[in-house]
Amino acid sequence: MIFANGFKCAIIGEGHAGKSTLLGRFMESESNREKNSFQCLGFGVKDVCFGGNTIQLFIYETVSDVNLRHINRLVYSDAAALIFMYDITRSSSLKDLSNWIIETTMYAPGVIASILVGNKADLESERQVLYEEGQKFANDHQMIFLETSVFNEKSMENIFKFIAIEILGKIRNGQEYQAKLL
Ligand SMILES: Nc1nc2c(ncn2[C@@H]2O[C@H](COP(=O)(O)OP(=O)(O)O)[C@@H](O)[C@H]2O)c(=O)[nH]1
Ligand SMILES: [Mg+2]
Repeated sequence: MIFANGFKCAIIGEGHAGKSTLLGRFMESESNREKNSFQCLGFGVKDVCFGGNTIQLFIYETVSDVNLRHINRLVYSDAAALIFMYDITRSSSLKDLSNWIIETTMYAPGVIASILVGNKADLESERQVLYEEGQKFANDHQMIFLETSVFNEKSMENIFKFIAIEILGKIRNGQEYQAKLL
């Protein structure tokens, strides 16, 4: 089944967490070549296919600078999915997400899937945030949790697969969503 209307998805997190790298790598990943896709700076569209279903994701990177908060509100005010990304080698990047959660709870009322991503898992020797700390943060905020390295194609693609599965599950249970694209 193809869900052609598209779901808006925002990547949120401190500067240098890996947001641009995630977006760029996902758009260029192997599985993308045969799929409909489009990419420009900070934005990409890609079909995600799983179990005979296809859903289209419109993926936006948010701006890390808090002074540009109004731009981010344009991006996530009608988002269906939020990817909260931190860097496992910087504890400040997980703490920083608490502010984003407050902000998006107020300004993104239509969210149906949220995922917490602990990125740079390949830098184990520099780790500052334990896996268990990430897991607890995700549980406390009712999010899916994954640790990834965006340089590892499979773990990177899992982020979008989990989001697609979560969105589809909610839609099948009667959740409504309509993206207003910028
Ligand atoms: N080792 C490692 N470096 C990463 C990873 N993801 C991103 N980076 C690096 O972290 C830096 C910041 O990434 P960027 O995508 O620009 O972060 P943004 O500010 O959140 O968009 C860049 O030098 C990336 O190459 C990762 O999973 N592992
Ligand atoms: Mg960036």
